[in-house]
Amino acid sequence: MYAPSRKDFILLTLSDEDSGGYNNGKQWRRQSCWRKWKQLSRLQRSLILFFFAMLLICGIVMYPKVTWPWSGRNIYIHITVMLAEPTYCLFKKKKKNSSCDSQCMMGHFLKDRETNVFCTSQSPLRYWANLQPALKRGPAPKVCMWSVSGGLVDWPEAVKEAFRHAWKGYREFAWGHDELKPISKSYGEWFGLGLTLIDALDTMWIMGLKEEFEEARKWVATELSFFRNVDVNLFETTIRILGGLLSTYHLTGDSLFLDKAKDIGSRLMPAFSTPSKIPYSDVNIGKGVAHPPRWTSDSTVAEVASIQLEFRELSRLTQDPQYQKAVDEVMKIVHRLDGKHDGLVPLFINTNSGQFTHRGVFTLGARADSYYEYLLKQWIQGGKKEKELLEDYLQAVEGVKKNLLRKTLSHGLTFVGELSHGRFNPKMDHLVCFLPGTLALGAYNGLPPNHMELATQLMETCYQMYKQMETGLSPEIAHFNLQPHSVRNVEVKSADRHNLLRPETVESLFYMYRFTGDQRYRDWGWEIFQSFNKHTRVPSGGYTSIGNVRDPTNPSPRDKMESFFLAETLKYLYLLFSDDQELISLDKYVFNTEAHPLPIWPSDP
Ligand code: DMJ
Repeated sequence: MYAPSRKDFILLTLSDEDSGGYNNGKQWRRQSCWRKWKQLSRLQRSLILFFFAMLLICGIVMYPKVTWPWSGRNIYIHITVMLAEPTYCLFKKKKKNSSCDSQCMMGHFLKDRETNVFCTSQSPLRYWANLQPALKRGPAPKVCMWSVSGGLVDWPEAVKEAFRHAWKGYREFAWGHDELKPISKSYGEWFGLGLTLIDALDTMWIMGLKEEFEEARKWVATELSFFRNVDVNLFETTIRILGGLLSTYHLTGDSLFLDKAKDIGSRLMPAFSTPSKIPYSDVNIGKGVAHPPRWTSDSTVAEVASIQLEFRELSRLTQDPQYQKAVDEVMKIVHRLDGKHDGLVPLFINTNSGQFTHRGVFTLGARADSYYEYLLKQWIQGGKKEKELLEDYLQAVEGVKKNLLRKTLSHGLTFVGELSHGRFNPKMDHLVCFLPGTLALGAYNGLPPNHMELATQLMETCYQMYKQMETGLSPEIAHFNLQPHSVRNVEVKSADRHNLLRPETVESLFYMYRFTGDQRYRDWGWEIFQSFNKHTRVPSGGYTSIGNVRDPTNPSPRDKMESFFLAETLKYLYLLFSDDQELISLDKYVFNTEAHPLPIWPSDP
């Protein structure tokens, strides 16, 4: 509700100059002023002139500060320019000691009601006038009024608020359970280990949410027990629980988290007792028995090859080599295997034979994605010494370029498709959007600069996967149109229209911004964040996965908040917007595939 506006009145008295009453005529006033001025001494006149000259100089100097009273502070100002049609929004963002222009980019012409990001060191009105020529592409808008409407919008603070909102739902309706079901105000259980709570610990710490963190820590100390007769998935438990506990231990120095990490790490070890040493997918952490899924003796390549960062770190901390030995063995086996295609791996590996199965399908998406990510990240974690990891990574990037990379003819969007028994399929999972960030991380660590060029192109594509959808949210899988004159680049099949609040695109935006400082990546992240808020936020607390990113009026909420929304999506958004580059410095930490930062090992003296 808005309060009715206050009415101000100005009283005007109208009089006739010839009426003979009090003579306040303009000419009379001018003559009298001039006479008074002449009566002053030369010194008095000089002093007055000097005073006005100073006033003018101060006015010029102070003008920008008066028009932008907030300048010099690291805040975001949201100014809405209301037009007859469409609507534009201006944002001003300015960092201490930096010129606004170098920080910001020109906004784009937008459709009605969309939010845009502009930046200016000028007053909004002047900026608006200067902007006009840039808007020629669209219908000439008619300015009705402009107003400061949003007050201060602090982007990191907005993400923190989103976290608090998500946490409120979890705390109220799912406390100690795996996942919140925000619509039905209940919870879902996967392993029954408080998955969301553990996955979110380090995010709370990074965001400085002390109260929330302390309450969660208390639950870990008093309620969390891994002595349970329950089957857990080795990969998911490693990246979310082991990874989450290890990173929280590093950030806080609190030994509670290391003790818990040791406990779960050792309970997962039976998974490696297989004929081939390729681990089974499932372990009963109470009974200490592992097994493959009921229908196959295969494990997924991404799953067996992206548990290494966590187990290697556990060995380093505990001085017990068994964990590292087990996971290094997996990497050695995969390194030697036949069946790769230019460094690209098939999706399954047999736990008895230790060979790839279901050969001939190659993707950077589901079942293979984090294998590639962990080649690079293990190499970084270990101080860039393990040559086989680097070799495999470099070969795989070349394999991607040679076999999976294409450009849409109509808009020139570069994407990573799939290869199935020699046939190219222009299909790209949202999961593949980890790749721009990983490529950028490699380039930052001394790998070829063309990796960064590719990262830049793929980043644009991942953003377009959001931008081209009616909700502003990406589908789970996109199909790229390769026809020369297609209007739409990104197409979606009806089975792929869902969005699970996944992190990969904002993860890559975080890396791209850290390495380039290009404001565009923050702006894209902000747009995506706003779309999450608009279409997935549940008023009573929490955020929900949705079933249809093409229908903004009914996105079909799915009633599930995945734990990675708190562990990854909101953490990467927060870090993307934070101006503190030292907050989880990429020279000191490497993020596991669930966004839990683990330290890069110090090099030997
Ligand atoms: C997360 O659990 C991890 O990022 C994993 O590597 C891939 N899937 C989800 C997020 O999408």
